Amino acid sequence: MLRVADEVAAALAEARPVVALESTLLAHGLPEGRNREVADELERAVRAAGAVPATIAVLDGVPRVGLSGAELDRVCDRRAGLLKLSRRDLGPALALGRSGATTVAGTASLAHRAGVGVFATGGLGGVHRDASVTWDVSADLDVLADTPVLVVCSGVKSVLDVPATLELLETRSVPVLGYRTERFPAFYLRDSGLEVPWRVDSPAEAASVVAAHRASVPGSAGVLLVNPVPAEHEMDRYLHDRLLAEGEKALRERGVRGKAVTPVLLAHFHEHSGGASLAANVALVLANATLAAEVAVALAAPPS
Ligand code: PSU
Ligand code: MN
Repeated sequence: MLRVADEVAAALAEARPVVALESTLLAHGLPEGRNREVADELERAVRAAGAVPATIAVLDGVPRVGLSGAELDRVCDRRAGLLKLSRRDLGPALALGRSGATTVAGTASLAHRAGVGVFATGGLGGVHRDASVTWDVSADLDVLADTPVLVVCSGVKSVLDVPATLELLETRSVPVLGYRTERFPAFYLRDSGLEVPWRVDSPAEAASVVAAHRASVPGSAGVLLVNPVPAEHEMDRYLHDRLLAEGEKALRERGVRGKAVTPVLLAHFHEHSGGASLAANVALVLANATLAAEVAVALAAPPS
């Protein structure tokens, strides 16, 4: 079962542009209070660019594509205790009637089931630095490799092994497009130090790559469009590197592992950066929502 909001269903039926939005960044990534405001700001950004927003979560065992204000309240309320649901968690959560926010992996697979092909988020999960020992590689990468959605994000956080993440995306045949950049971004920072294989300079170019990829590569699936944090909101590199080192130390000392790593690290940044990491995080997700909507509009336009 899948509950698609009326507005989203109407847009899909008429082939109008729709953008899926991820809920884990709201429930587990942003501080309480601000997360609820950002939920509205993201939907407004998508609308302003001419598309219909569809925030995705699972509530009481029912996957929802498009949430009401009251449902967004619940997703953003820490006391509601929403789980973090990756793709493998969907079956258990549905069968057992649980509620959870969906990761990139969970959101992309529900978006695709609903017929939504464009999706905006903040950061993608990836290969962790100690993955050769822990095997901690986000399911986000596998889902991108076999789900035909365009994911618009600001790269991956530098807590991950960025070169290994890019290698795995290559192995799994996921095209990576830099938006007006040759550099793969690192979430809070505009440049991870690594290159992207392809650059596009307009939403129309991104849309034509998505269409060509789907048409020309048999069994082709996801495409990754990376959009660096707006320059005026990029974090200071020294503050960033210091908080990253401290955050990693805290993770080790507290024995944080698995799916708790990202939320704990994000909270560490938000508590110790004097607002800089939150400003960067909000600015980049809003920019990604706008860009995703622009690409969705270009994809929905009849070929000229
Ligand atoms: N990166 C961020 N912020 C986030 C996430 C990633 O900068 O909130 C979330 C996304 O929902 C992503 C998930 O899909 O973390 C990846 O988690 P894991 O590494 O446990 O697969
Ligand atoms: Mn993981």
